[in-house]
Amino acid sequence: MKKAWWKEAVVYQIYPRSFMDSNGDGIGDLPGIISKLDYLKELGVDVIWLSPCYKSPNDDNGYDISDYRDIMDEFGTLEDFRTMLEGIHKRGMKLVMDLVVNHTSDEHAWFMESRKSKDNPYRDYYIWRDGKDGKEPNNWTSYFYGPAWEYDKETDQYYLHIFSRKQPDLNWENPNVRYEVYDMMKYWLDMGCDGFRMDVVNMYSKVPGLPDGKPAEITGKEHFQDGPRIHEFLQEMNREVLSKYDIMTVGETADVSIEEALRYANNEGTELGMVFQFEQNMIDNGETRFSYRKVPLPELKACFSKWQRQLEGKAWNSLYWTNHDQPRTVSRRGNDKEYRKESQKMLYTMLMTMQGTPYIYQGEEIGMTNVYFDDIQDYDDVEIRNYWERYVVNGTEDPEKTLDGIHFRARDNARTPMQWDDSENAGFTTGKPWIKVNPNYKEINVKEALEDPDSIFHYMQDLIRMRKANEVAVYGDFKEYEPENEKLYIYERNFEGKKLFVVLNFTEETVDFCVPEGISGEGAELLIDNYKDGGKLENRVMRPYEASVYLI
Ligand code: ISL
Ligand code: CA
Repeated sequence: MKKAWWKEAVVYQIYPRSFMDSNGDGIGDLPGIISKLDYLKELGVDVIWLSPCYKSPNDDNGYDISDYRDIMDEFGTLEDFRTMLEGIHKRGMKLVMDLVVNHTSDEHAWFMESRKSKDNPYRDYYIWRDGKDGKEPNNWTSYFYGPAWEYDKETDQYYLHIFSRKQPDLNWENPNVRYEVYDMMKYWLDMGCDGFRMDVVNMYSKVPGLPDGKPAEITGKEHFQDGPRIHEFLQEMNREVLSKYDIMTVGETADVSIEEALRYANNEGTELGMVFQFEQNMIDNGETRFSYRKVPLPELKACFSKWQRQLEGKAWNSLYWTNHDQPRTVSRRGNDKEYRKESQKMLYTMLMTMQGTPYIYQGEEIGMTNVYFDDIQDYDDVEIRNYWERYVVNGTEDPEKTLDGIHFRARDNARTPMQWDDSENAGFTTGKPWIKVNPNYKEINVKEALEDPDSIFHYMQDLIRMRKANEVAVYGDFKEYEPENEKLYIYERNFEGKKLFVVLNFTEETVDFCVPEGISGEGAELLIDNYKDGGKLENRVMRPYEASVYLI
């Protein structure tokens, strides 16, 4: 196992729009981030991954970029960006940028040129096709619902957009596109940025001929995910850019299989450092996007354990519970009411004791919860709005059931403003926030967490310290016990003669734990426990959501 700084790092994701507003316009911004760098340093994270901060008309909150080399007006200026980067480096942390190059905004100069005429030099930067019998060129559908094609009457052709119609897909078959992207990447790396999180990186390559897909909620996936040239493209990007810098890279790879992940994140380093697997997100899918099921623990464990075992020695995992596209961890996998603190601490104990690089999404360190708005109008996300319009307003889906699904799964759950204190709007803004603050900010906020020695924040600090002090937590292999156990997750990690032994209670019940055969509690030291007084490694009782980590 090759060691690397980014394997030992703990990453913190910032969604700038919702992090900290410095000027009262209700939108988080870069000066806001700058004002909180000491806070992040205190938490103990090493790397900040910043969701897009580039110029954007914000159809999809910055994931629709109109200028890759400049900063979004609402967020500040390039000058602010440089100050922020310097502030991050000065504190010994690093900055990873979000690279969104499967698509641009339709307001990007390339697209504005491209749509002008069929012989425009930028025409081939995007994917334009004739209609078929007066309809779309194929049956692919967009992640944000409806056809993945938009008709443009200027030139009587359709352009492809796998996401919103304001996010036209770039044509990666065109080498000019690829080299423009590589140049842009160098621009940020030369400025001092420390890597990239690559948005939907496994969608760059589409199957030639763009054949019809088999009908599904998102039709065509099999033709635009892990497409035929994707590894060639990434190896080229690696040769041209990535390999020239000491950086961290992580690919967002929806639906990725283990076989594909082994290629994207291979240990030889010919493509990316790591990828985000999506199995853990899809595991509680219901029949529609906004329905869900409760997952029995053995299934959830099987998913994580499989990724642990099968990447071991061959590729590097990323470890995350949530991000700006997923609901809050404690609401989804724990108990966001009476055991909010215990369960959140337990869940992050798991993350910090597996092999891979852990990611903490903003607000997770204080156990922020889902938001549960009653009024659909309070949601802002283009995904929710399109879905509601299509399936509830103009369709047959039950509004109440859909709202319940939104309460459990929606992306906006992660996007309500960061809760800094118990003052109005949680200290996020002095103005009107772009999306409502979660009403529970009076109890759940950073100020409270910093004052409480038992807070999730302080436990998270301990977890990070524990991980840093014990290489086995980073590099150790993974062996699971009792995979069928419906209440406990039990596993060990081994590295250079040291063993980390982890017991996690995923329920609100008191559960008996028996030391597995072959494990001796003698000489085992309790490294960390979310109830503090976990006791010896022996047959014992695990309290609700208790997490105990031993070093043997
Ligand atoms: O969020 C999702 C539902 O769980 C996913 O379908 C998500 O849209 C998909 O993983 C792609 O996400 C990324 O690209 C999108 C952007 O909207 C997301 O915020 C981003 O993380 C388009 O750029
Ligand atoms: Ca602002």
